[in-house]
Amino acid sequence: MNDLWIVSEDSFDAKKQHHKETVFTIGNGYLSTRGAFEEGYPKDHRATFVHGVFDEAPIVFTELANSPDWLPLQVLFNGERFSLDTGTVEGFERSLDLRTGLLIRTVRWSSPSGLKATLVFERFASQADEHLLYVRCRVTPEFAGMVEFRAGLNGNMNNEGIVHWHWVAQGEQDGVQYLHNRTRTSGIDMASAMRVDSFGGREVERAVWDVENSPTLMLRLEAEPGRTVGVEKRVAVFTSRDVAADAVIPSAIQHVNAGAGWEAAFAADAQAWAADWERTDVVIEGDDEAQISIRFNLFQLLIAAPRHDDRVNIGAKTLSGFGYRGHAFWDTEIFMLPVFIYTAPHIAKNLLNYRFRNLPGAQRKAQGNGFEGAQFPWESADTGDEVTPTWVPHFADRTKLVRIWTGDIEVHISADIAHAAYQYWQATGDDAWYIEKGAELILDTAKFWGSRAEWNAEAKRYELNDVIGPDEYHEHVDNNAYTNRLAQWNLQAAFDVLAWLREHAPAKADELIARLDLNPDRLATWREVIEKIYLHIEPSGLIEQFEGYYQRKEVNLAALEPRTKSAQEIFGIEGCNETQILKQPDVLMLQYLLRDHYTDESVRVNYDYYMPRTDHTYGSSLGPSIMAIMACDVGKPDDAYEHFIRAVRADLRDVRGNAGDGIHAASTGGTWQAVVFGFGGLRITADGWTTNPRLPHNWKRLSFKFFHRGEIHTVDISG
Ligand code: IFM
Repeated sequence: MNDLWIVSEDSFDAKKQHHKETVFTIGNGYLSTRGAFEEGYPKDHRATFVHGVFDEAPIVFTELANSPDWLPLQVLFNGERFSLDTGTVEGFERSLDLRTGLLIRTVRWSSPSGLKATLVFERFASQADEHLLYVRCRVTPEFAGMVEFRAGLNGNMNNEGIVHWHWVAQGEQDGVQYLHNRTRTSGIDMASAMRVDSFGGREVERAVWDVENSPTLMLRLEAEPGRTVGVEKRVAVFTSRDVAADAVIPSAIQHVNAGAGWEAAFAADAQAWAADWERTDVVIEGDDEAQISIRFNLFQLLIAAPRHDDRVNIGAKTLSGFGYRGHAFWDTEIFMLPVFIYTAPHIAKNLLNYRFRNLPGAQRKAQGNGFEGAQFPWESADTGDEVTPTWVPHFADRTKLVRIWTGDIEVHISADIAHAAYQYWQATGDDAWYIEKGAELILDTAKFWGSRAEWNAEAKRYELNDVIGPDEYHEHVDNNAYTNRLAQWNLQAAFDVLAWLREHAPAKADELIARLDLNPDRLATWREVIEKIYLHIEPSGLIEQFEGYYQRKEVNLAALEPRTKSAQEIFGIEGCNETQILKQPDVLMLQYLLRDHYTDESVRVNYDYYMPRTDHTYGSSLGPSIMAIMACDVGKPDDAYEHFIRAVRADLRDVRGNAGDGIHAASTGGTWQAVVFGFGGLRITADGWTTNPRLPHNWKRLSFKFFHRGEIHTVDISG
């Protein structure tokens, strides 16, 4: 029987190298390291990203800097260097244990001259102590002679050609090699300190090679056939975001020396993971693929989740790749945050605090655009200012540039954040946080909507014109239903907040009213906008996605199957804009978020209409999990299953061919929501919670836990 906690492969395929580097990413909420190999290859995309370590970059403003590499570990047999592209690979296996985050690679290799050995590489990023990283290599030779290990730290890293690091210093102290680097523009200091211990054989030589920016420790051990020898390399990482700049080196050295050896450290790591899984695991019986995939998706989310830092967000590609440069989107609040709200509220709070801390950036953006309040950036990094690139190379022809409008007009993110703040408060009952931070998030975003809405005197209605909704195949649309309705919700929530504050925290209400200038005229405008914002709903309950949507060309997507390209690649950016094809469900997303405001019949009507118009496989990776939830809602669990399986495979099977750029973070969160709110039918209301299970026919059992108002509940459903 398969171990449903292990993601594995039994051969190495160089064509899938980057995809697999993403899949085999490990991390601990402080940093993540892609699954590139210890020995290094010219075409690998090796990378370690540390939360919050941004540095300026052309076009994209800023990006997470690919940090000095802690992995390097070369192995030589009597002077012949182990490498997958020389000699003969006689066996290869790689597995990631999702229970503990341990990545193991076993290779049976014969050198070009015929020296044979089995090498086992293992690594983990400690959950118990997020500054510590471990890599171990065990070699069982079938020859006599020498096994040499070269363990290093490498500061010569770049982001696909962009260099972010200066070398500052390196040296040896207390038996530890250290390296000190600094980011070029943001001036963040990082120290890595390495300690290497050998085992299993006599050390005949140990030397430090003080190569600039790449300190290396060389160890030579006697080899005998059948006797396992090896090294344990332990690395500590500190940045000036953690301690003062002049303390990064002493902290790293002290930490690496105080850190436990492999066995004890791994036991502590496993214990920390066990506590995480105790809250987060989802059990699915009857469907091994769904079981292991949901665990994989949750694992990827958990290794990116900041446990101890509320100055950072989770990027759209987690910390697992160069895609989107570490920038965070609405993906966090709408797709990932619910997982944390219900399984790890402390992490949800950290993520929301990041938005609260970045209110000044959102205010600058609103002001810069001539509005008031907080307009959150579509892409956000360290300062909370907008970092969406304005132009990027065209996907089909990289010599041409495409104007990216999302940073200018995909405004719904401000309401998404307000909605998330409200959800957190409702689910946790964390009144102190709501008073101190959540209320302001809702009020200041409402202030933005009040100023953004335009009065159309002729039609006698408020409008939000020239926007992009969640469906990004349609740009520059007027009155996108999702945006208008969530803005309306945001404004109404602001009145509810004020009423609640007046009752429970009157001093805070007064303070916010004064500071945010919530004067009677402004509140009167808000009331007007709530009442008169344009929403086009047919008598049947069908919601027009945006004004004029029905006039766009209808395309029979089913007739284009089987296809291997997105609708946008087939029809072009402009061409697709003219059709009714959706990149992701827009109206259905709205109904999902504000489910209590819609009848079952209205959900069914919109599902039937928009489902066939959506580019499920090659459109946005954010879509399938929401489709799955809505398919469950309309009583179609087997259709839901198709969408769900598409979502959970996004990275494991590289459905869109871009998993090499990093994990589709929103999709990972969406898969949990599909299981819990879709198949499990969990509904949280003001009076408590209920479930309405709709399991796919092959599921025999579904079980999960969730927190509600400080208590943990277990749902266990039999199929
Ligand atoms: O936020 C998403 C957006 O909805 C679709 N394009 C990719 C972004 C980042 O994942």
